Amino acid sequence: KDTSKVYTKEEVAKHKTRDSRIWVTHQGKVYDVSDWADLHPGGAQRLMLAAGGPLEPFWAMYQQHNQPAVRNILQQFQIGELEGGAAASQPVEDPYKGEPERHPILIVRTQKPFNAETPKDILAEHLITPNEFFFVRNHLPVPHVDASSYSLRIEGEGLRALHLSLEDLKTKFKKHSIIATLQCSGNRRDDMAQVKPIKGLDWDVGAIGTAVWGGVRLRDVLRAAGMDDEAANSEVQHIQFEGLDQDESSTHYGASIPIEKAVDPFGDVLLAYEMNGSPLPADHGYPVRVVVPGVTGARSVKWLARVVASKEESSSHWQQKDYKSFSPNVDWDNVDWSSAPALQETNVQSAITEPKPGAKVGAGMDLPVKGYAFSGGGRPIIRVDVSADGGKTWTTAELQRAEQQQRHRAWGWTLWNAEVPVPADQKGPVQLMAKATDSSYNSQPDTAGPIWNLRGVVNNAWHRVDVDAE
Ligand code: MTE
Ligand code: MO
Repeated sequence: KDTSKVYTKEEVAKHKTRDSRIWVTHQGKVYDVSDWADLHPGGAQRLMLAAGGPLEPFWAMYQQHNQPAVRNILQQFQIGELEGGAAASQPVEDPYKGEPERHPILIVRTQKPFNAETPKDILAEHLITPNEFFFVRNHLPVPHVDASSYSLRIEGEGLRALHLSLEDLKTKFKKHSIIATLQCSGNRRDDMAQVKPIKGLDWDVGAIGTAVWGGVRLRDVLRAAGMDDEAANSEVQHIQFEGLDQDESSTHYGASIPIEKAVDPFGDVLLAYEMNGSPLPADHGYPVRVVVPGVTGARSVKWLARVVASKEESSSHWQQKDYKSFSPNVDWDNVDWSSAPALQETNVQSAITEPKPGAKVGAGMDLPVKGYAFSGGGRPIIRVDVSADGGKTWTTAELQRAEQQQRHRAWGWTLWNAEVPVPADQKGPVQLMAKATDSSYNSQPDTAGPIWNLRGVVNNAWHRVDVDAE
C-alpha cells in the first residue's frame, strides 16, 4: 500500500463523517480509520470527536492510547503523510499537569488518568482504609476546585433550583456520617481476563476501600429543593449527578441512581464533604462527592457540580455504555449496550489478601488466611468459607464487621480470618479458595468463565490463591 501521498490539514478536515470517510492525523501521518470506528472501545462516537483533525489532544487526555498495540492498529490505516510532517502538529499542553501527590505505596495501574489500587498488605489490615491508601479511579484529569467559590446546583423535574455553597451544605443541613465501602465494578478484572482477554484497566483485588464519609443526605437536599415523596413517585425516576472533571470536548463525568435509592430514608445516600474526618482529598472528589452506599463505585460521582432530577437516566457514556455486564457470548462486535441495565447494587464479593500467591506454607498445618468480603444493597455478609483441599472441606472464617452494620444497612465491608488445615499429604501446589455468603444467601460463582463479560466487570468468582505446601 502506498502511503507517500501528502495531504494538507484542510484536505484532512474534509473527512469527518462516515460518508466522506473518517480521517485523523498523528505525528505527521494521515490515517483513514473509518473501518475501525465501530471497534473503538469508547464507541464510534468518541472516535468521531477527533475526525478530520489531530489525535494528539485526545491521546493527551486518554494516555492509555500511547502503547504499541494501539499504534499498531493505527499503522494499518495509514493512507499518507501530513504536509509539514510531525512539526505541523501543534504541541498539546498536558491536561494532567498539577495532579495531586499520591502515596508511593499505591499500585499504579495508569498514571494519566490516575488509577491505582491498595496493596494487599494494607487492605485487610484496616476496617477503615486510611485516605492516602484508598484506591483511586479517575477517568479524567483531577479538576482544581476553589472551595470558596464552589457552588452545587440542584435542579430538574419538579424542583426549585438551588445553588449551594460548601458553607450552605455544612450549615443549613444536618450532618450525617456513614461507614461505606466503595468498590470499582472492575475490581478483580485480572482474574476474569485469564479466561479471555478484556479491554479495561488491570485490577487485582485492591479496587475497593472503606471510609467514614461525612456530609448531608441527598434526600434532605432534594426536599429543600421542593421534592416530596409524592413527586418522587410520579415525576422523577432518576437522580443524575455530574462531576466537574471534563474531557477535551467538555464532556463531564456523570452517572445516575434510581429515585427510590436517592430518597429512601434508610438509603443513606450522602453528598459527602469529609472522608475519615478530613476534607475530601483531591483524588476523592474535593470538595463534595456523592457516596451511594451499597452501589458500585461508578455512581458515587466525585467533584460534584450538579444534581438533576429527571425522568431519564444520566446520558453519560459511563451510565449508558460502560458499567454494564453481558453474556459471555457478547463481545465488542455484537454488543447492544441498551439491552442491559446500568450496574447499581453490587453483587457478593470476597478476596484473600493473605497469604499471597506463591507463598510457602506448611503441609499438615493450620494456615492463617485472611481477607475481605462485601455485598451490595446493605446486605450484611453472614459467612465466609475457605478451603485448601479443592473444596472437599471448608473452614468458616471469623468475621469482623465494620461498625454500623445493622439489618439492611451494612454499607461497610467485613474483614475475615480463618485457620485453614492444609492436608499433610498435599505437598506441592495448593489452591486456597474463598467464598462469601450475604444475608439473602447470595453466594459467589466458583469460576469466572460463565460470568465473563466484555468489560470485565462484577467479577465475583471464588477468589483462588495458589500457594506452595512443603
Ligand atoms: N466521579 C468523577 N467525577 N469522575 C470519575 O472518574 N470515577 C468513578 C467514581 N466517581 C469517577 C467518579 C468510579 S468508576 C469509581 S470506582 C469511584 O469514583 C472511585 O472512587 P475513588 O477514586 O474515591 O476511590
Ligand atoms: Mo469504577
